[in-house]
Amino acid sequence: LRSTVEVERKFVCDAGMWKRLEEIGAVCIGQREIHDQYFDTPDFELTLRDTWLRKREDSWELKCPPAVGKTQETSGEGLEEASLCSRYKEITSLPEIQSRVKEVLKHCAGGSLNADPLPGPLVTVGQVSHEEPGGPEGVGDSWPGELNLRCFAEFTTARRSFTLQEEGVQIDLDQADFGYTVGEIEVLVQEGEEVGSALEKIERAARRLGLTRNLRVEGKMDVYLQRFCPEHYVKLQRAHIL
Ligand code: V4E
Repeated sequence: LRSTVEVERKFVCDAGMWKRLEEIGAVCIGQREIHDQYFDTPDFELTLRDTWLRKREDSWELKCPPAVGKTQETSGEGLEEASLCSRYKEITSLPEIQSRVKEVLKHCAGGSLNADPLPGPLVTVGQVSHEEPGGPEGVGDSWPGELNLRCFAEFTTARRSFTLQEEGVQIDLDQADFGYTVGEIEVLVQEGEEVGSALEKIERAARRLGLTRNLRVEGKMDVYLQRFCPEHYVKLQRAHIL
């Protein structure tokens, strides 16, 4: 089963952005509030491996570096854009998330998780699940605690989404409740597919929006961690993750 890879460029969302979106024919496709809770071990073993586990509303999601391959190749034209864009594999299947998280923790020096399979409610794909208090196995919310994971960041974002339909490009304007606003241009590709054309689409959209080039813009998590978990932020910077 191939996963989706999100190729994304963040940008500063200034007061003129609405007007520019309108001018380039972007269509508003919705507005919603998103509640995110991010989880990690007390030693931040996941995020220090660039693995981001979150509960968005009632669904679990994992973002992690894509497998090495075409997703990381850059076409000649996309090279400059490539340095401004992040690429993350997005996993939304809970059994797959759990097995990936266990895999990452198994390789940690701190050994939050030893190599033995965990007893308890983690299930694998296709296994028949047995009901237990709080719902089917692996679906209830006891599994993060069993892997020594706890919530380290929690915030709500008001998001307005736009599309440039002809290009398969989505533009999100995010306003986080801790007082930070940021824009994102994103294109989804299948894992293993060439990202060159996604980078070109992003570059084209950025140019049409009049964005200054070569500017790395902080994401919501950068700002959240700087403010609320500064020690962890420094570690992530030293590890070149943020
Ligand atoms: C911090 C981080 C990740 C967590 C999610 O970050 P982000 O994509 O900014 O959140 P959001 O709410 O826009 O998610 P979406 O709705 O688009 O799925 S995943 C990777 N990182 C690290 C990271 C990085 N190294 N560089 C950049 C530019 N962004 C994030």
